[in-house]
Amino acid sequence: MKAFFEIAARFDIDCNIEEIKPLGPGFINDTFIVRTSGGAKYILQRKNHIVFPDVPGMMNNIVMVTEHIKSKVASEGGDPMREVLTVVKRNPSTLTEEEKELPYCDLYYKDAEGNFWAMCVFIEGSVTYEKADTPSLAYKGGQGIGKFQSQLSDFTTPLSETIKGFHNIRWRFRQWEESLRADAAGRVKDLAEEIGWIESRKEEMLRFWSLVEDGTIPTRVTHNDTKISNILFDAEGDVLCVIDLDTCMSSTSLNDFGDAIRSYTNTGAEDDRDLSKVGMSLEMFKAYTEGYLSERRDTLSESELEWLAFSARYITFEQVLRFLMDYIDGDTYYKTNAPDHNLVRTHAQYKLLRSMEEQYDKMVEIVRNF
Ligand code: GN1
Ligand code: MG
Repeated sequence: MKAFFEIAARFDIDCNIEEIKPLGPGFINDTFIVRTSGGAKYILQRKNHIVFPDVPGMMNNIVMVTEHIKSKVASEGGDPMREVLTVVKRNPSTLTEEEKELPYCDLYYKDAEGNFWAMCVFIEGSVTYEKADTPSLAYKGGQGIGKFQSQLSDFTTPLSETIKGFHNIRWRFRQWEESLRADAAGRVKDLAEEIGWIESRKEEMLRFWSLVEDGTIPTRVTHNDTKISNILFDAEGDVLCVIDLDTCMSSTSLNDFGDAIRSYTNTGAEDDRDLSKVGMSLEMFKAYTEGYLSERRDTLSESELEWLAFSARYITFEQVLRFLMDYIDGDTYYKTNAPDHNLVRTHAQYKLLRSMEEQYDKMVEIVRNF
């Protein structure tokens, strides 16, 4: 605990820290909530520097993006302290001469073990969900991501690529082939069926991605990790702001839509062992899509609208691939709670993908009818 207090005190906050507690179920970073005697609360995160090899560059992305949104919110009469994340910088007096030489040194702290820490302001009265319980919440979630994309539509400063090829399925297939070849955990021999799920969809997924590569589908500044737990809602169920901005970078807006559909529409859990619970709710799909398009319809291109429904299949497929690949690699990427956790996730996400494939015509129709 003492170590956490010392780390938190490197940042520019009231140093009478009363309590630091773990928060949330993130799969990549470790998150803590810090409470100070004055009542202010902060989020302290140990950023996973294996997953994010350039934490300083990533923090600079986050600062640039949030400052851009802040100016938008302020000019529209909103509250820039609640409607967008606020990064807490280092307390200048704690920066050593050595640290001062490093890029973006005021945005993070690197401890003696080589761990990277960053901080932001905790937004009081915010609520998060693991599941969309009502279509109205899905509609508002869609509006929230639509608004987030709109706020960034005129952001033109290049962002650093925090994870190489994050939603690039061509790159993912390269990693996939490498994983199969290495077979690091000796698990490949038992996975013929699951590997078949991936291989049989390879061509259609690459065909979609080639439209991004040739510019038919445009590239924009997007969030790339839009599952429902990465959105803060207020007590009325309206979106306050989007969090977990680590993967904010240049990509297609379709990835944000697809990943949200993967999460909001699932009638089961992402890692449900009971596959009978898993499937895509068309009602939730309709609600999210309508919320999203209410913000974005006039700015999306023809090609984006045409591929919107498919993006849900694309991202869900990618997630099946990533969970299975991590299982094959011996669980090196995602945090797991059981030896077969990544395999359970693979099966549950595959069930969801099948459900989307079965209802695809109806999904396309909903987008078209909007
Ligand atoms: C991870 O960081 P978190 O827990 O919000 C992952 C996403 C996956 C998601 C699956 C950087 O999200 O890509 O879709 O788990 N983030 C990273 O739930 O890999
Ligand atoms: Mg994340």
